[in-house]
Amino acid sequence: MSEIQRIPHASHWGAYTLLVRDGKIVGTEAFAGDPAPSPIIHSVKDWADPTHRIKQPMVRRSWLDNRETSRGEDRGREEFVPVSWDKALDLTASEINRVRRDHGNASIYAGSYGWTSAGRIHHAASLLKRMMNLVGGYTGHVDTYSIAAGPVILRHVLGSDDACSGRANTLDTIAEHTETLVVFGALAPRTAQIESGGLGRHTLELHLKKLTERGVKIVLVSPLRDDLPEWVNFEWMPIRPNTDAALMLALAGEIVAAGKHDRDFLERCCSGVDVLLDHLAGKGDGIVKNAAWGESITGVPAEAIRALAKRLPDTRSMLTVSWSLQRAHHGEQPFWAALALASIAGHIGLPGGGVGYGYGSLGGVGAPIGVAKSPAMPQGGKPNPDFIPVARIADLLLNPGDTFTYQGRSYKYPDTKLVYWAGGNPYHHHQDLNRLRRAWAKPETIIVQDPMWTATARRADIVLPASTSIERNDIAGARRTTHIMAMHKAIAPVGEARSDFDIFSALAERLGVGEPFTEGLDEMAWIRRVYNDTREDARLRHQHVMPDFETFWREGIAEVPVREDVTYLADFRENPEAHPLGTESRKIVLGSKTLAKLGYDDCLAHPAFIPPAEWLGDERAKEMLHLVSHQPLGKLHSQLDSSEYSQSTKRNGREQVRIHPDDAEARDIRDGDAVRLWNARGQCLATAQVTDSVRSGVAILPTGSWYAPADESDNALELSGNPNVLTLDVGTSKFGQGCAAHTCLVAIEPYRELNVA
Ligand SMILES: Nc1nc2c(c(=O)[nH]1)N[C@H]1C(S)=C(S)[C@@H](COP(=O)(O)OP(=O)(O)OC[C@H]3O[C@@H](n4cnc5c(=O)[nH]c(N)nc54)[C@H](O)[C@@H]3O)O[C@H]1N2
Ligand SMILES: Nc1nc2c(c(=O)[nH]1)N[C@H]1C(S)=C(S)[C@@H](COP(=O)(O)OP(=O)(O)OC[C@H]3O[C@@H](n4cnc5c(=O)[nH]c(N)nc54)[C@H](O)[C@@H]3O)O[C@H]1N2
Ligand SMILES: [Mo]
Repeated sequence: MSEIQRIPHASHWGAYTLLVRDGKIVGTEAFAGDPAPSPIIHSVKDWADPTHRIKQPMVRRSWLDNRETSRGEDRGREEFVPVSWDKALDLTASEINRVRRDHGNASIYAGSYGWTSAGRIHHAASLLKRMMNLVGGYTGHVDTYSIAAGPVILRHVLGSDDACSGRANTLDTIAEHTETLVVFGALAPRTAQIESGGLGRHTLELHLKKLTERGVKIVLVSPLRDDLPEWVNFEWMPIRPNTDAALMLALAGEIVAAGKHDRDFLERCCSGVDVLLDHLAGKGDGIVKNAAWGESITGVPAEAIRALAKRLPDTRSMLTVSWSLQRAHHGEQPFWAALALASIAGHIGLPGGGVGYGYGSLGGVGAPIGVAKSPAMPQGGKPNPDFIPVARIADLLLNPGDTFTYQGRSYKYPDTKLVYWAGGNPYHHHQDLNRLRRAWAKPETIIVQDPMWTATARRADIVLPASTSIERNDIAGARRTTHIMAMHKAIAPVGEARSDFDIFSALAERLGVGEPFTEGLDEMAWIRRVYNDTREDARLRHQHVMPDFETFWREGIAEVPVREDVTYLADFRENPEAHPLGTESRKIVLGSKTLAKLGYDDCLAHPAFIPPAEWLGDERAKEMLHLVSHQPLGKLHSQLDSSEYSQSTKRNGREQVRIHPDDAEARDIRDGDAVRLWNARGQCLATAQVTDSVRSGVAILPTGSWYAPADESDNALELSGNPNVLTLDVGTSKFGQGCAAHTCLVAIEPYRELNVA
């Protein structure tokens, strides 16, 4: 037997070494410098398993015969014909050229949202955009499914979205200085496993340990007790989903009523304070925002609200708000209301004080902040302006020519003829998948480039098999990690799969832009270039010495310069005139003139609780539960769903839905039962997990199970437990237009066919 080779590699869930013998992965070792490696590293070997891989280029039968006149409704219903790479690339290039010529570049949707691999050179969406930018552009997207409503409102009221992209207080300062920590959402190792572009060290638990050791008072505001590890000492406030803005305003109202608000901070650092104070006092709507009102909306006892309101101004208090809160109808509000509450408590800009967003949502948020240039494949300038808010994809396809609003301006949806998706899975990420299916029938041509036969690939016209990261060389790293990581090729490509860089280079060649696309560089030359760009920047701007490329490539990992011990807005607090914010008032906006002028009913001139389209205060909620479809423990989104670790989180081959014992009893559901969840949009199966760790009235069903409808009819029963057949596909508001996945009511019942006792 030949020797074991040690291959450095990395993914969004961390750095590791693959042990390879005779071209096969026989083991995986975590990076020794990582204090809490993610178990998902052990799933990576399954990329080599051909079961779910696309082995050669494929074209849908009737599209091959009839091209753009074939019936879009037949996508997913029809067989594929294998073709050669040359044929597939010729067809793809000629489609791009046909649509550009006959309809214009805006008729090509190449926003191509998705996480793809952590490798920055083969980053599929960046390469697609780089190519399209060289031939006149495309319709793209703004913001992400992760965060959209949040950054939109923060850019308006705080002048930047730094506070929700990992540039607020670092967790080390919170662990050291905070006295009262209120966690809205989660600080969960489950989600902190992941960081976009990879991460060297998982440190959330170290900080939680320190907070626990220091005896910090932690309050968890969430429908799920497991959103903090059980060993953390905390008080749980089980809240009704999507009502956090009401809790925040009730806390603010109590603080103001007690005269404890920080008048000095409000006056020096905020604008529109009177508008907010009037709202708290009930001037407009006759409702005083106090603890009793808070209880009536949120279900959190008034007594608990009052007790917390006493602590917030008197102790060094910090609010952390998970991204999940803004992935909901009116998701702008909890982000803004948290800023208002923190301004009223008055600790913004002091060590361990204030507010920040997304801690724990990704492993790098709150970690030391990378300050050198991140490795990235340059996309080039986009020559045309057309875009959509990322989660409006079904609207785009269904309603060409319609007007939409975003950040206070109006735009039109282009008429999409061609969709090119590389490295994303809309049949994982989008809401209301039955609606997406109707939209997906509209374009003339759909091209999907992915290693796997995902539900999206199965519903394409041209399918291009990409290799996975272990089949090629690449480089990982981003701003929220302390390291830059080498991703060495570990195995030969599966089937005829080609790397994303090779596929797009070949297409660029056919489109007449081969040379500007590659700049004459191959894979290794690009890796070397982006590494050296980071290295040069680290040296010049930060006097930080990184190893030369050969050393880095051999060792597999290198540290980048970072900033630790960051207190966000310290300068601004000290001297707001000298450090103005990029807002309408150059201060924190608590009452907005711009929004007052816009006059929207779903994003008012001040932070407010605006009832979402579906919630537990709804008449229908007497029968239904509020569904929260959070991120899956055992994998990243839909990736590696079939791996052992992901499967171990399921029962009877289906995703588990957590429900409270009272809700189970009322419906005659026992732990382990197969259940059916449904609403007017769709239906799916899941296995019931009956637990008091979830608030009554709430169901938690993780995302990521591969979409598996029983057949291709409308509203078919989905068999794997994919919550997106149930979720609501509306924008968060006319202002932010973000994804509102966490706003959803569902009915649930035992599925007797599968529960023979
Ligand atoms: N209900 C509900 N829905 C949600 C959410 C929620 O909270 N609730 N969360 C949302 C969020 S935050 C996000 S970010 C999205 C995530 O949505 P996506 O990013 O679309 O999900 P992934 O499953 O990561 O899709 C990545 C795809 O890239 C492919 N891929 C992997 N490596 C490569 C490669 O090297 N090359 C190519 N070409 N392809 C590759 C994978 O096989 C996979 O199909 O989901 C959103 N959807
Ligand atoms: N293992 C794993 N980790 C991941 C991912 C993954 O797919 N798998 N995806 C990554 C990505 S792309 C992203 S964007 C992040 C997302 O990070 P988050 O948005 O933070 O993650 P979620 O799991 O959607 O939500 C966290 C918790 O918020 C709580 N919650 C939901 N709605 C509400 C509400 O209205 N009020 C309150 N107070 N709490 C609420 C839920 O109980 C949930 O468990 O996760 C990242 N981490
Ligand atoms: Mo995300």
